[in-house]
Amino acid sequence: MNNTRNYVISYRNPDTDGAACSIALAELLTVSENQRYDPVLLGNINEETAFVLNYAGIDFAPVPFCAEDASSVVVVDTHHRSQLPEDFPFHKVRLVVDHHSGGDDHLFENAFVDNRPIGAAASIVAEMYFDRGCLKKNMLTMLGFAILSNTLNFSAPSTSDFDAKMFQKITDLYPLPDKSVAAMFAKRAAVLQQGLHAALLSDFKKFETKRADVGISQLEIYDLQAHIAIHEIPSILRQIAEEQGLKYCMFNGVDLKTKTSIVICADPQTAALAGEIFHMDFPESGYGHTFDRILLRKTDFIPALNR
Ligand SMILES: [Mn+2]
Repeated sequence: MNNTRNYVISYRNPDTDGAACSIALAELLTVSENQRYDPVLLGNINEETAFVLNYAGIDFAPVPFCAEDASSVVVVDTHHRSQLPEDFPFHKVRLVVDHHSGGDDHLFENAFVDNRPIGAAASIVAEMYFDRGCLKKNMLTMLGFAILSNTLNFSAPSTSDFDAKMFQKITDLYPLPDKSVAAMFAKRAAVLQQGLHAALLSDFKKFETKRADVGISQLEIYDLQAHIAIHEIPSILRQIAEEQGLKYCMFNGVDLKTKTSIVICADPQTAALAGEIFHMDFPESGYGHTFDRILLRKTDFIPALNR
């Protein structure tokens, strides 16, 4: 019990935005505050994130998280109890940087919570870099990729002018070639090589909402239906629901090619819940419903479940 370490942490199995924010914010606080901050990546990073770290030239040595040793903690890309470790030391958190609704603000009694309705937490971290005059190429390049990743190349519904402005400031200094952007998005399909069950768990989040506890798997794939056996999804969702002890489990499949989303439910009770979210009679069986726009958990599911 040393109480000597400072951590920057995100949720388990973070996406590129969560991982990039942990690494970049730990670096920025270390150089600008004369105290060492360690980035923590719980679980695994995905192939897209590995590509970005490699491209930006960032060598990442994982640091285990020890709540007892923590002097202070910074939380990025989440502020939801259900996405943080058990026995998480909420009182030690001094800063939260996020862009998700439905968080547990009240738990962070000693923290400044910077939570904005924008496309990427990386945009906020990029702004902190510019505000503090830190223009490290590897970190800003990684954050630029994270903004593209999380806004789905500026096509996600949560995308804001602020994301575009921060991305522009980064690429004015350090351009990102189109070829590399395409290579990053191509990595998303790699998750499917381990089978559909692993793919659905690769970006699966549990939400404690006012309406119910819900598990939602989300995949963003270019030409989704060509890569996924849609008809296999309901039974895999039922399996995941059982494994995770969840009553409601659904899938949001985003097709980056057609800019559509398909929502699939584990069972009739989940379909009824989806019907409430989207104000429609959701198909009880079969392969869900296709929406002619991109849906995201944070903009289209969670706010409705908390109403
Ligand atoms: Mn994010």
